[in-house]
Amino acid sequence: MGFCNDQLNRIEPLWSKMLNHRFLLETRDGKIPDDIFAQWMQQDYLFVRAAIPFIAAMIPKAPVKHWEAHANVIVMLQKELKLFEERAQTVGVSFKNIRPWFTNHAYIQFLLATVAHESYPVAYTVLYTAEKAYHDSWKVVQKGLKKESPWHPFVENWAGDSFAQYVDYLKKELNELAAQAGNTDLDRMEEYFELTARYEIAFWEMVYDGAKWPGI
Ligand code: MP5
Repeated sequence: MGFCNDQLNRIEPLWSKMLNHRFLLETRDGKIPDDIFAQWMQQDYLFVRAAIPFIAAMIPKAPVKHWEAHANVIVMLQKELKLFEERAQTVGVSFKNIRPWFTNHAYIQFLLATVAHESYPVAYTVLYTAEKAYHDSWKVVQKGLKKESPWHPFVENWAGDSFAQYVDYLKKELNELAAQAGNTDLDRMEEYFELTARYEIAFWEMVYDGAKWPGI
């Protein structure tokens, strides 16, 4: 079965909670309020921007055979940022003076702390889980969102074939890392797999949450 399938089975209730989040269902059904979608765009733009130093920091820890893939991901993320900018301009959403909200800030710090302080297989677990989460999530949206929707380019980005191939590649490599990992690393990988899924749910939830930063 491999590590990835084992983990996806183990945390299935969480994964299914994520895939049934109202953000995805409302976007799929064309019912998402524009201001809610705009909030997701602004926050995810900041998240993707932070993913670039996360990937870059993986390179010194990575085996040489992973360097090219990580370098390609950085290029992919730059293109993604341009997609966000282009969509935002088309629909009149501003990225000026935006800051990460509490949950986004925590998720970004989690990425950066993981790559700084944990082993490569643990950081790779977070990378795979976050990418797989977005692929599966946008596959849900793909099931109903009309091609003419201004949000459809996001579906094409994360639910499309080239992203699917990338996620498959990550899965194969993560299964290999897990097969070679010791028990301490494996325990940590399981913990971080689940934590990442929890952050993904929290991220969708944050988009609806009026409390952008608790107590402020
Ligand atoms: C991704 C994302 C996918 N854009 N946002 C969140 C909250 N989780 C995962 O990552 P990428 O780097 O855009 O492929």
